[in-house]
Order: sequence, then structure tokens, then C-alpha cells
Amino acid sequence: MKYIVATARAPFSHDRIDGKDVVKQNAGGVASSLRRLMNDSGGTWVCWGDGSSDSYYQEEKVDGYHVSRVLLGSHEKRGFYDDFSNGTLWPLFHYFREKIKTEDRAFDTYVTVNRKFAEKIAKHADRETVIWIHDYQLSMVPGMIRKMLPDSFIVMTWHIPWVAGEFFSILPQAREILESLTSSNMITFHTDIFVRNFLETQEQLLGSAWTIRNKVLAIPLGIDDKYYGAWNLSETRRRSNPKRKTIFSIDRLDYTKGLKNRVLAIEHLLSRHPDLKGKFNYVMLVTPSRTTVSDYIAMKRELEMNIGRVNGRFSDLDWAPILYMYRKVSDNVLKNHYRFSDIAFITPLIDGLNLVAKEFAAASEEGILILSKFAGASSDLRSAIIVNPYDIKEMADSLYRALNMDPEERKSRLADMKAVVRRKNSAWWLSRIEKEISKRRPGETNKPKPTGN
Ligand code: GDG
Repeated sequence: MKYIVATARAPFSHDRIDGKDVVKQNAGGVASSLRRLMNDSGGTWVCWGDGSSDSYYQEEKVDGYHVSRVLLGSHEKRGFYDDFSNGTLWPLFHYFREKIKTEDRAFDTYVTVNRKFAEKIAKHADRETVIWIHDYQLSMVPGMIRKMLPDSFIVMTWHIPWVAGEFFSILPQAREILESLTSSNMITFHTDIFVRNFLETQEQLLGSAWTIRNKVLAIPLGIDDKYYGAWNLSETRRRSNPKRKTIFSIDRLDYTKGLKNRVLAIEHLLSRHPDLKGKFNYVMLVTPSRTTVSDYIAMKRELEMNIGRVNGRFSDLDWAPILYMYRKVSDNVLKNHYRFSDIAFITPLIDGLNLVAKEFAAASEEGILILSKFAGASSDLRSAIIVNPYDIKEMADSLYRALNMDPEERKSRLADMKAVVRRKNSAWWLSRIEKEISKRRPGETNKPKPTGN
């Protein structure tokens, strides 16, 4: 099958550093799965060229596929990315009512940019290609393509949650977005709950959902379990103080991730169990994100104030409960944390899936995962300790339980989770999607299989 894949984020970008063009790979899990697909099957990847030198590489051939970049001016970037995608749709689809901005003209710019993507896609499409569009930044693209190429086969994969119909209808442009999405031939989400919410939204806004029921599916993204489970010994370090247990998390700085509640849970744990002082460190890695959006700047200040308060209250000269790091780390450093941390503390207030939870399960040697019940990944990782991220006491109790869990229970929970991430890995995800496309695409099942010559 040949694809045109469209994502806002690029598989890699070109940046000018010290007078030279440097290629920067996109490390995220979505990009690496799609990269594998494109390397294997060829086709075109349409994306936003946001690197400082990307204008010199608008159309580019790499490995087995073609990259076609959409270039945006600073006004377009602000309206499309900062304001409508991240200032309106992101809080809407994560139930943050008070953060949803609906007052400005950003939707017009969002539509203009979505049209730029649709035009690029149409330029590269032929009758054989499947057009696979990803995520909330490109929600108007399916409807545009349907008008430009009425017979095309369009798949939409939605990576973030889909909310209840009544909540979605807060959005002034709710109908337009829903009509665009449902003009796809197939729509995939990460969980059954999001599928149910989407069908209910359709019933409420556009009438009966039975016409689209068959094309809306839950197919959760998997990870490359071999990559996270494999070790290059020369790059591996053990944790620095084996007598202390390590609690670990890594997140983008985002209000959906529940970072402050985790700090409060550590505070609760230490005030209930003062004997735990000096017995663990919480290594809290936070990756800079959306640094130009004002909400994120205020949130960083609040988080750091809370970390300072808790560390100030419990630290002594040779120990602090929270080791906070605000930076990006290399894959090897990340894999090292996954492998040797005793506990991963992954408690988003809501999350479409959460790849970190799956990566930890694949890489960990003997760790235990504490996972929010509102992360999509909790439908797959049922052997984690599942918590309500709003319940500070429950989170503190779960930390206590994990710190004291006997090795047999720990091993058996981890083995269950490893089995799931191995079975439902990224190759499984791609093949499930491909199978569902084949079932729905007219004539596809009768086509002869390529011989590979
Ligand atoms: C959307 C949805 C859904 C992060 N910091 C570093 C780093 N990472 C890597 C992790 C992981 C990925 O980035 C983050 O995973 P998410 O699951 O949060 O993915 P997003 O793309 O941010 O979010 C989410 C996802 O789409 C997939 O459908 O799960 O719910 O919001 O792979 O490892 N990697 C390295 N250094 C870092 O500092 N090397």
C-alpha cells in the first residue's frame, strides 16, 4: 500500500547552527512509527517545515520516501499553532474549559494553513495512494481533500482524547470540524471511550451515528518494544546511589500532565511517613514545550514554586526528595532512567495514550508503574497500579505501596505489561490499520499482492 502521510510535526528538520545546516530528528513515538512505514512502503510525507533552514528543503527525497514541507509565516504559525491548535483545541480536548480561547480570529488562520496542507497532499496524490492524516492540528484537512479529490481514501488518526459531545459543542466551529472528520473513510482513536464519545458527538450534532459507526475504530498506538528493551552496554550507567529507591517521570511541561499533583503526593507521602526521608529520590524530568504560549510560562513558575516548597520542607544537607530537571535528554539517558528506576510515576490528568508508560514497561528491569486511570495507555497496561491523579492521598498511598512491594508481585506485574507492549507494538499498530484499510477500500481485497520484484 502506498501512503501520503500528513502530520503537523516533521519527521526531521533542517536547522542552521554556526553557519551549517544540521538535520534534527523528531524523536517522538508517532514520528518513529510512521518513519518505518514510509521507509518500507515509499510515498510522501507532508509536514510543517519549522526548521530555520527548511525553506531550502521544501521537497526532498530521503531513504525510500519523499518529504514535502508546508512553510508558514510568523502570523500563520501564531494563528494555526499557538492560538487555535494549542490555545483552543488542546484545552478543549483535555477538558480544560477555563483555558479554551474562542474569542479571536485564529480559526481563519487555522483553516488557511489546513488548506496549504490539503493542496500539497492533492498535488502528490494519485488513485492508488491512501491519504493518512494525523491529529488535531489538521482537523479540517479531510473535508478539504474530500472536495478536491472526491474518490480518495482518507484515514484520520486522532492522537489526543475525544471529549463528550456536550463539551465538544462549546467550540463555535464544532460542526465544521466534525463534518470534515466524518468525511474520512476511516477514523482511529486510542481507546474505546474516545470512540464512544465521538459517536455520541455525531448523534448530538449531526444526527444519527449509525452511518459512521463502521468507520470509527479504537487502535492504540504501540511502541518499538525491541528498541526500548535493547541495550548497548557501553552507554549504560547504573543509578548513582543503589541504596535509595528512584521514582521517575518524564513529561512535556503541560497542564494536562498533572505535574503539580505529583509534587503534592510526594509532600503527602513524606508528611505521613517521615521515616522515608533519605530513602528515595523522585527524579522529575520536564521537557520544555510550547514555550511561546503564555499559559505554559505561568505553569512553569507555579510548578517550580511547589517543588521549592516541598524540597525546602523536607531536604537536609545530603538529600532532597525531588531532583527536578527542566531540559531535553538523549534517548540513551532516557532509556537508562527507564531501565533502572524502581517506580515510574506517570499520572496525567488526561492523556490520549501516553507513550512514556509503554516505553517504561518495555525497558524496565524490575520496576513498577503507577499510572493514571485517565491515560489512554491504562486500557492496555492493566497490571500497573492505577490511580486517580486528582486524589493526592491515593497517589501517596500508591507510592508507599510500590516502595514496599514484594519482588514477586513486582515481577509478575512487569511481566504482564511487557507481554502487552510486545504483542501490541508499533508494527502491530501499523498492520491493524492496514488490515482495516484493506477491508474498506473498494477493490483492495481483489488486488494481486505485489511480488516484491
Ligand atoms: C500525543 C498525545 C499520545 C519526551 N521527552 C523526551 C523524549 N520524549 C519522548 C517520549 C515519548 C514522547 O516523547 C512523548 O510521548 P507522548 O505519549 O506524550 O506523545 P506526544 O506526541 O507528546 O502526544 C499522547 C501520543 O500523541 C501518541 O499518539 O500518547 O497522549 O498527547 O516517546 O519518550 N525523548 C527523549 N528526550 C526527552 O527529553 N529522547
